[in-house]
Amino acid sequence: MKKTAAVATFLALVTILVGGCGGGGAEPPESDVPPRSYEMRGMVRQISPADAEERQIWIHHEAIPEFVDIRGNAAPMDAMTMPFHLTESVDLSEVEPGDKVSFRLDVDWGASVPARIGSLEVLVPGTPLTFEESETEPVTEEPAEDAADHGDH
Ligand SMILES: [Cu+2]
Repeated sequence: MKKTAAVATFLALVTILVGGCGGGGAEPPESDVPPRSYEMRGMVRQISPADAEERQIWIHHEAIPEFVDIRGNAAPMDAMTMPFHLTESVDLSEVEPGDKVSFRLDVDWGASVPARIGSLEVLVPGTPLTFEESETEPVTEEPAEDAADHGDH
C-alpha cells in the first residue's frame, strides 16, 4: 500500500516536473502543504544544452525518506534517476555528467513549478553515495541525444 502511494506520488511529481515545461498558463495545484526543502545527493547523468528552452539536470539521486507529497503525506522516494528544474541562481558551468553533487531541492506544491534545485555543489569524486534501488520503476526517459554536447558559447 505504502509503495503504491509512493509510486503514485512519484509519477505525479514527474508529471509536474516534466509535463510542466513550457506549457504556460498552467494552474498551480492547490495545496496547503508549506514549502519544504530537502538536502539531497546524487550523481549527475545529463545536463540540458545551453540553448535548451528549459534548463534541467538529470540526477541519479539517493533515497529521500522524508519526502512529503502534495497532500502532506509521507511519500518516501527511492533512489532513481530523474530530471530536475533549477532556479536561475544555480550555476552549472562547472558541473559535468559523472560529477557527484549535493543539492537542495525546494518543493512548493502551490507553485507552477513545484520542485526546483535551489543550490548545488560538486562533491569530491571519492564521496560515497548510496543507491539502493527498489522495485520502483526508475524514470527511463533520457534527454535528447544532442543534450550531450553542451554548447560552449
Ligand atoms: Cu526522484
